[in-house]
Amino acid sequence: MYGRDFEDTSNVERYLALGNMIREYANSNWKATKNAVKKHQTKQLYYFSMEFLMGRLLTSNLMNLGIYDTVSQGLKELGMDINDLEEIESDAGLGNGGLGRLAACFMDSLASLNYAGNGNCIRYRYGLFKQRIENDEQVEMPDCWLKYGNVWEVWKPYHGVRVKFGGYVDGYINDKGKFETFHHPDFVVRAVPYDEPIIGYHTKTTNTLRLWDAEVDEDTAPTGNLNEYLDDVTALTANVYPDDSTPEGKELRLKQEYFFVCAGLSQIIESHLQVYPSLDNLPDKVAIQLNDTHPVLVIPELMRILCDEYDYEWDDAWKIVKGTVAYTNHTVMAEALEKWPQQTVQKLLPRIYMIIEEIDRRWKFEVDHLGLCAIYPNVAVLREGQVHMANLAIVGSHSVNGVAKLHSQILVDDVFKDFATIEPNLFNNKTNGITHRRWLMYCNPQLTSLLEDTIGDAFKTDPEKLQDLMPYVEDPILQQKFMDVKKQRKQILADYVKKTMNIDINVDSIFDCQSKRLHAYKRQLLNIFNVMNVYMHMKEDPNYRIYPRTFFFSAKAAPSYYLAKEIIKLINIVADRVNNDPETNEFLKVVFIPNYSVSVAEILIPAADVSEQISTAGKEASGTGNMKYMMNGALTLGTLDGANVEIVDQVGEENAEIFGLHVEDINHLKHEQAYHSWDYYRTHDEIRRVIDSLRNGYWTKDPDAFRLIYNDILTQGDEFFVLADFGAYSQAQNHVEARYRDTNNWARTMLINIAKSGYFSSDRTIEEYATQIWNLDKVTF
Ligand code: B1N
Repeated sequence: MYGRDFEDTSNVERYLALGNMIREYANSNWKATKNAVKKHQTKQLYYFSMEFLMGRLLTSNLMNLGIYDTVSQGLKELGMDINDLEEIESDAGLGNGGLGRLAACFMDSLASLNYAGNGNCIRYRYGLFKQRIENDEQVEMPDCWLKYGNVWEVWKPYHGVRVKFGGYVDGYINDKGKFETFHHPDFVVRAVPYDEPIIGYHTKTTNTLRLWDAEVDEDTAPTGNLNEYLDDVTALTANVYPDDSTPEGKELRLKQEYFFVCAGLSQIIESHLQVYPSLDNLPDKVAIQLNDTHPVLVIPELMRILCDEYDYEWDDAWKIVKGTVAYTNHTVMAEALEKWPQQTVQKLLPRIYMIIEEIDRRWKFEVDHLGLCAIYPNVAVLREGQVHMANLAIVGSHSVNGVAKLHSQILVDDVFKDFATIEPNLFNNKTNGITHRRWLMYCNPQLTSLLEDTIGDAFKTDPEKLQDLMPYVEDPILQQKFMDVKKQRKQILADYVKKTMNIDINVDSIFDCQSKRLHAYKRQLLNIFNVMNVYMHMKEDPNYRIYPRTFFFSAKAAPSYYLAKEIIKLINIVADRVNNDPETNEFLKVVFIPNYSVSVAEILIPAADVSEQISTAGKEASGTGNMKYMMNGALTLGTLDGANVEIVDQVGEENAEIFGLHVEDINHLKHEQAYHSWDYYRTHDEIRRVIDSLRNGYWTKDPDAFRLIYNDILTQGDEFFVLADFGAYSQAQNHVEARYRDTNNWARTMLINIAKSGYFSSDRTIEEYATQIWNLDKVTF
């Protein structure tokens, strides 16, 4: 590749050469899959998602191909360590958090289960920002993940597609007497695909992740203002919007949404028509899944294609759209449901807007006929000057699903209640999952090999077989071996922390981890308040000492989310103090690991003893970190929220540590306006001591340093019930400590968690989607 001797090449060049070899090696299966799908007319899924958090792919690809050991041995013979090459790869961080990582896990499962499932997304030039901590605060740095190129992608410039924005639409009656429109756009870009092979585990099936980049369209580029045009094209695919669980109402975001929808659909239509004579059978051969509402413009865009380009009548087109599209909801937070000003949509996408108006008009007509016009406000697509994207998604889909049992129930009972009354069968649940390949086999080879020795390797292709571990969980020898493995993993994390942060940690302490986006509802505050309380208690009373514990936090905050950033600052300031206090630091340490990402998670999660899943009940749609921790043996310390509920269903109440208010309690308190955080502050000495310490100079001289937190909890009424749950949480923490002191029982609990985690493999989730929503058959060769 580089016209030089092997000895003279750098590690980067070696990594790139290896990556290219692997991709080429995967090519024959990639080709075979495409041919097989065509030949057998297999139905295909397209997963439309603004985010794919793929992480690194070298190890995963080598292992899925079954050549990891061969390659590793070959490199060794050349005097190289495969680990050094693995480290060179940048994470593909094209996403924020759970939603983006879910899409990546789904891609792995689809291929591994022999389903023809493709991803469709944007090729962001920069991934989600990299986080650094400077003076205890988050600093955002660009993530130049393409610095050395991307060995997995294949550029397909000849598959470029035009995407049109702005301008105006002409309407006229054509010579057949039919109404037609013509769009005169004022901005046109060329969407160009980059394809990555998605390699299944020990199978031939190799799917495609298609990432679209925006390029200049030389035929339509404006003659004046050339620089402005170039800037607009460049901006379109530059960045991932950094807001997790809340939408960003910026026009550029809407442009991104239409961009990859329009390009993706155009390719689907083109390849469909290469095999079939018309689009009539689209729902039989194509399933489109919308990962939240971000790609919901699929619905009006597909209507546009069918009606404007292929002359379908509205009703026939609508049947095809509804038969093809399904929608997954990922959040119930009211402020998080995507809405766009009608004017913005109309200006940016004039033809699409006309179609949305027509969808809305016909839908209201239907609701009217059911005698239900009273529910308009809750089900309208257009209302009060806004386009309600979730309502558009529901109206245009044949399936709406939530991502955990509790979440799906809340959708039906509350968030989308009126839709559910009209069409109850539309709604269903698909509890999230994680790929056990990456999150167990590849990130934790030590545990994997212990499992192999104990129960064989059936669990690799059938994760439910992890249950075979159950007969052994009482075995003290296995328990000891497991604790040894856990300790090895704790050492690996400790080494990483020493190397990157120069903090010494005790691998015999309890590793207590909370890693996820920073958000008020996830309540990192509850965790750090407890740490502050424990520390202050130890300082006050030299006889009070806890079992040694290290609290790990890892979390990015959206750059404009000031409260979240202040919480990061609080955690880091508390960490500085307690880690350097010789009176207490053999008992208590706090580590904030910067730049939470797939690669950091792969080091952190296998080392965890305790998994903190402490969101306010009813707020976390599912969570998926909870499943990764469980699969690596950690005990869930959590509220009855999201998928925690199902984790408890699997392991039993006695093998988790559950605390806090239930959804019903929260609803009741809200409904009766019966919660007053101030009362907890007044009557609870420990709470008061913690809250006062935010302002009285205990942690920092600046009395304003934690003003947002203080106000959020006391003045603004503590929306997420932190003080209400504090007592129960701190008690639960004490109970965790007591449990840990009983080593055998602790090991047994961890083994049970592993044994019961198979249910949370995304293989189970994908099988459910494939059979219950997509109606897919497996690829045959
Ligand atoms: O999706 C995950 C769930 O496990 C989490 O509970 C949920 O919080 C997460 C706007 C989101 N919901 N909504 C988003 C992401 C980006 C964005 O711009 C919203 N992410 C979730 C997987 O189901």
